[in-house]
Amino acid sequence: IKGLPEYTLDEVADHASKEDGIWVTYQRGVYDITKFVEEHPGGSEKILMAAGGSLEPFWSMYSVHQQPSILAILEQFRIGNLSEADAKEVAKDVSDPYLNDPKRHPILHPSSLKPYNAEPPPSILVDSYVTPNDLFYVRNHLPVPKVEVSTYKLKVYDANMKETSFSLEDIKTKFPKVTVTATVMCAGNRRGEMVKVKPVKGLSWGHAAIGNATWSGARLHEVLRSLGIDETSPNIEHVQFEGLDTDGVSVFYGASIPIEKALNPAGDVILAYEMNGEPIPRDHGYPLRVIVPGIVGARNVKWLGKIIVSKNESESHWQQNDYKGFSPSTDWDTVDFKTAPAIQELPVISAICDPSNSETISVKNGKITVRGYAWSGGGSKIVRVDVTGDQGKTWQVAKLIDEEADARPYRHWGWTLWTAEIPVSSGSKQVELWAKAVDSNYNTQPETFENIWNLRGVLSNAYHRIKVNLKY
Ligand code: MTE
Ligand code: MO
Repeated sequence: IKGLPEYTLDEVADHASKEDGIWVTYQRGVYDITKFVEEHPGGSEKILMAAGGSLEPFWSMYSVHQQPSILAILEQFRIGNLSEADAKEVAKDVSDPYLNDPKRHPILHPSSLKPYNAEPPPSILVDSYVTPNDLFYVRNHLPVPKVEVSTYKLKVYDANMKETSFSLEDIKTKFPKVTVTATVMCAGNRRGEMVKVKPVKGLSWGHAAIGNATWSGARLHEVLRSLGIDETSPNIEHVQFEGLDTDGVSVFYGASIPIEKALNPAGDVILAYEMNGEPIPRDHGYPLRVIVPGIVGARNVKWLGKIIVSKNESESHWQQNDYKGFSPSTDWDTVDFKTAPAIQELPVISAICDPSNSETISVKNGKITVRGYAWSGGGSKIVRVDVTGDQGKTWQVAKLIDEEADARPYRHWGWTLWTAEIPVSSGSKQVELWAKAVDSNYNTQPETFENIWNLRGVLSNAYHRIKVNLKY
């Protein structure tokens, strides 16, 4: 927390008795718990073992402590911050904040382990319309919080900051359960291709930082309306979401969406507690996450702790200084994040998932079979996918596989899988394939990355191009 004094471990160690006060540290926080000691549910002797030092070794032993409700109690006693150097020393000795992260399926390819970020092999995406939970890409910015459902509370604040809290049971029982099929995609999906133009800052994603699932939960607009928040409420323009994942100092993951999307019954925003019919897995936001169909992954906040209806957008780093697009000529010396709007609806995209780049595949009757996905933001439908095997001289129109094909206009939240038969000239050993999708706005993908390059490598939706080897 900025503005609080900094202390060293030595200074903290000088406060280990009732006379001198009882101080402890946890991650970057310094706490004066003198008044709390008598109230400690586990007994005062137990908590006194940590006096003048770090709580981490005790909390990793008695792991019931590692939950947001207890962190919140501790936070009330915060008097300062532990110096960065000392915090690093403590961290070395004890707790790795990622220790409590869940186990992951070995098929996922991580691009970063702490925080965990990983995508499945693209070919599995086209094997089923909904992506199995264990194979769904994971994009975490912080450690996965350990949430106890028995004490879990979702706090909702109206524009006057009046708080109402809901247990998970409240969300499940006070509002009808609805199910929405929606694709979630990271703004950085396919960044790995844009990087070839010029380096960017960001994880190098392939083309599987996207997945499609059925999400079940309560409609956000019904939860808000139950608190008297509606179109007539003054001074509301955004709905902010805050996750329970934290860096241990002051940062929680956060994002916001426009109030128009949140209150629109046809916007289908839901507070989801199930993913593909199962409780949402820990990596994907257990026990509750917001699903904002048609909107960039970053606003689909996981481990939802707070909802704040407000005049302003979320102040979070990820809303203000990240997940924005810029001109190809804007670089890190000239960029001013205030000048660009936060990404909400994503542009139309597609990718070839099978075969994969440089794979060797069989030609049958002069043709090869190519499969992939296509999707567009804002509820737009995919109306066509074109694939070429001869650099655009001729295009084949793909057959669309869309289990949500009869979704109403502007509510087309799920992706479209597709398959195309591409003729190849007899005897050729290699073919280059390009794919592009067209959405119901008749928007299509740019040909190349050159003119959409941006310093964060987001919105990377140029034609997908791969080369494959042929056998007969
Ligand atoms: N919510 C929280 N609380 N913390 C996060 O790090 N990452 C966001 C979003 N919601 C994130 C979050 C980003 S950038 C993306 S792309 C999606 O979650 C990824 O969702 P998934 O991991 O379920 O695929
Ligand atoms: Mo993301």
